[in-house]
Amino acid sequence: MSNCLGCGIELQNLDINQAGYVKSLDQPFCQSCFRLMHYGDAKTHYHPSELPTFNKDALIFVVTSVLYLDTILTSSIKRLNDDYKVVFIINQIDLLPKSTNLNILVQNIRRQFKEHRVSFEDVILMNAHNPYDIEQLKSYIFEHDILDIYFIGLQNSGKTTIFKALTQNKDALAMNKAALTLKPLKGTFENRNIYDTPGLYQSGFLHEFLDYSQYKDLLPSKEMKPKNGRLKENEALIIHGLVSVSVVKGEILSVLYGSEHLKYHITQDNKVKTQLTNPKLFNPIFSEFETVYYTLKEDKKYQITLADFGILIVKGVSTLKIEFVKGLHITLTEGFFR
Ligand SMILES: Nc1nc2c(ncn2[C@@H]2O[C@H](COP(=O)(O)OP(=O)(O)OP(=O)(O)O)[C@@H](O)[C@H]2O)c(=O)[nH]1
Ligand SMILES: [Mg+2]
Repeated sequence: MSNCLGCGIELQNLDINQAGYVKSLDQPFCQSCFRLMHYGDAKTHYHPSELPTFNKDALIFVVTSVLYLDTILTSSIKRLNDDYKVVFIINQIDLLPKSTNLNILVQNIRRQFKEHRVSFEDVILMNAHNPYDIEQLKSYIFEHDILDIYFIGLQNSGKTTIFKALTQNKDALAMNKAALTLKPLKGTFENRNIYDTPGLYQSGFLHEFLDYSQYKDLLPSKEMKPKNGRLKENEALIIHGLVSVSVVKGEILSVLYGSEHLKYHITQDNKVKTQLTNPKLFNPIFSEFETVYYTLKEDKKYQITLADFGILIVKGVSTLKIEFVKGLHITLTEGFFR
């Protein structure tokens, strides 16, 4: 039995609705990967299973996008460290504005990791597309005399991109289709075994609510330009028909980071409901929303993480009402950057 070179799944020619389908078993890529490569479309979303099992004494790189640092604070990944050497890679730092102070970012990450008892050996910031950062990572690996090296982390964090750069693999697919890698891929670098693994599933990310054709442009892929705003009492910021942030009490300064395709506008709180469900404003529109209230007690920067598509920095003593599509992953943490 052979495996798809793009996603690693076993190829099969029995069921077109299951992962790994090919018309003929001598094809190198499954039909989904072939379509994604050549037509840029993806109709299916398979969730890979749980964490792979790791060989003893492995070095595990947990790859996280700067977009969803909040997920590390709650994830089961934070308990891995007892048996393995765990190093956090904070990837996609090129998405942050050039003016971002990376030293402060690292300090904040280390501090919040400590507070939330995330155990880690190191934190590495990188842009997987930057050859210099890949060289730095190679040196880091070189310094450690460890045979088995794994890349794990949430879907779309850049594991396969890094794996390909280290192992010279040309066939594995690294694109912003969530849950692309379906089975571990193995390669070598300087006598080490390098394993790329399927992305861990985080509920409430965009692929749960939108088709690939709708969400691919909403996932930031280049430097995000900050959108500054000020919200007074009873005003609300509506973000792409997915989320609204209303100020119930107080006043805030806000900075929105997201893809250039992300639509947003300020309105009155009492208009939020009708606007969120207005098909002339947003497509698609959603029928079910949930609401949370946050009280910002201190006049400092907080971060509202908008699933995998954006970050809203808010500052100002206030009470906020957040309405969002039911099930979307929305969290409030202290600010990681800026
Ligand atoms: N801007 C930017 N994009 C990146 C970076 N690393 C990866 N990407 C892009 O992010 C998307 C996802 O990358 P992958 O390497 O496929 O992510 P993955 O973690 O293997 O995803 P799964 O296999 O679904 O778990 C692709 O479009 C990559 O080109 C980075 O450092 N900066
Ligand atoms: Mg992958």
